[in-house]
Order: sequence, then structure tokens, then C-alpha cells
Amino acid sequence: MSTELLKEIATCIERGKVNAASPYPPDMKGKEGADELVKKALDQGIPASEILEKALIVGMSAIGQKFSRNEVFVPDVLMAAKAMQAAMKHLRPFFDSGEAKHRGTFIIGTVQGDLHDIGKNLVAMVIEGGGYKVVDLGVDVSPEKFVDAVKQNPGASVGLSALLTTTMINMEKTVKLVKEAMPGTKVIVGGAPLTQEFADKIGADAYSPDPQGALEFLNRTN
Ligand code: B1M
Repeated sequence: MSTELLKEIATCIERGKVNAASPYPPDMKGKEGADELVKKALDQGIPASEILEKALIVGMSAIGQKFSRNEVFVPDVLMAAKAMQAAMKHLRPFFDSGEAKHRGTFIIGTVQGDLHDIGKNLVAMVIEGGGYKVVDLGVDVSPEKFVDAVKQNPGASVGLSALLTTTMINMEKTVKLVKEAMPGTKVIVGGAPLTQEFADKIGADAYSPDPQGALEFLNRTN
């Protein structure tokens, strides 16, 4: 019974079915969505961590992998993220109170001078859907602000996003200062102009061209 409900929630996340009122996707019109089903699961006594692990992560991972394979596109991931936010609204209190545990903490931001945040937000949502606490520092984030966040969240991993060839060079200073302030901190970088070669050159621990790769890196290192 609970397995069926968790499967249904995973499908809602993957397909971007937010709630019963949402007409999207058309073939699920009129059916309950992530919002109602997660509440139902909690009312049935299913622990928040189990709902996260066996439903939200499953759904987000499925859409993330399809996005990596170019089988779905940005709007599909945005709808999945919307469904996930509706689900997380019910689960977040359990994580905030410490009753349920995150897999780790991920600090993310778009680097100094850069205002592009669509890709960064997608990465943040997939990582949150992967069971991590996400500290989103926003856009135009200075190296010092990343360092402060790392000091406030010991053990966290850091993600840097850049969309401009003129701002990707700001990543190098951020990687250097973060690693000086908190040696051992894992830093992953991404964004359209980046390459593995560039990531290696600036001393980042990893590069990913997409959100799923960033999540897989965190799962390997946390
Ligand atoms: Co700008 N812009 N833009 N822009 N913009 C680009 C990036 C550009 C390629 C357009 C072009 O000229 N063809 C060009 C950069 C050229 C270059 O540097 N080589 C450019 C420019 C020049 C500029 C301005 C300088 C324009 C001007 O004012 N003269 C200016 C700069 C402002 C600033 O940042 N200081 C500017 C402004 C803007 C808007 C504000 C209008 C808007 C941003 C709105 C916003 O983000 N809220 C904007 C947009 C929308 C774009 C394009 C059209 C789309 C970017 C986007 O959102 N893509 C872009 C052209 C293009 O890409 N076609 C362009 C969709 C998004 C899902 O993809 O961000 O790549 P992306 O993220 C991907 C991956 O890269 C990866 O995962 C995501 C999902 O797959 N990823 C990570 C991203 N971060 C990651 C981190 C990870 C892992 C993976 O780990 C931590």
C-alpha cells in the first residue's frame, strides 16, 4: 500500500504533476499531485526520510537522467522541480527540526559578475531532490561570500556556476579561497562555457555539464 503511494509520488515528481488543480500534464488532469499525495503519505505515518528517499529522489533522478540523455527539456525539468517544491513544503519541517536527516549540505551560487541563474536553479533543485540541504547564495556571489557560507556549514560541498567567458575566470579565486579556508571542501563547477580541462586547471574537484552529474558527484563523495 505504502509502496504504491510512494511510486505514485515518484511519478508525480518525474511528470511534474504539482497538485489536483494543476492541468499539467494533460494525461494526469484531475488526479491528485505531489502536494496531496505527500500529505497523505505523512498522514499514513510514512517517515519523511522514506518519502524523500523512495519517492522524491526516485522521481527527480529519473527526470535528471532523461535530461542528461536529451530525452526531456528545460520546461520538463522546471515542472518536475515545481512538483518537488510542493512535496518539500510538507517534508521540510521534519528536516529543519532534525527529525529526518539530509545526505549532506550543498552550497551553490553563480560566480561574481554573473547574473545568469536559470541553470544554477535547475542544479539546486535536482540536488535538493537528491536529498541534500541546499544553501543557495544566488547570483553575483563574491569568493568571500562563498568562504563565509563554507565556514557556516562545515563539511558542505560547493557548486559554482558561470555562463560568461568573462566570469568563469572568477571561479579560480573562489576555489582557491574556499580550499584555503576549509581544506578538503569539495568544489564542483559547471555552466555552458566550462570544460573539464578548465575545471582541472583551476583546481576544482569536478566538472559536470548537467545537474545530474553534479548530483552523482555528491553521491560519490558524501
Ligand atoms: Co546572457 N549570455 N547575457 N542573459 N544569456 C548568454 C550566456 C550568451 C551565450 C548569449 C550569446 O551571446 N549567445 C552570452 C555569453 C557569451 C560568452 O560569454 N561567451 C551572454 C551574454 C553576453 C550576456 C550579457 C553580457 C548581455 C549584455 O548585457 N550585453 C548579459 C550579462 C549579464 C551578467 O550576467 N552580468 C546577459 C544577460 C542575460 C539575461 C539577464 C538577459 C538572461 C539571464 C536571465 C537569468 O538567468 N535569470 C540571459 C540569458 C537567458 C542567456 C541565454 C539566452 C540563456 C542562458 C540559460 O539560461 N540557458 C544564453 C544563451 C544560450 O545559452 N543560448 C546567454 C538555459 C540553462 C538551463 O542552461 O545556464 O547552461 P545553463 O545551465 C545548464 C548547464 O550549463 C549546467 O546545468 C544547466 C542545466 O543543464 N550547469 C551546471 C549550469 N551551472 C552548473 C553548475 C554545476 C553543474 C552544471 O555544478 C555546480
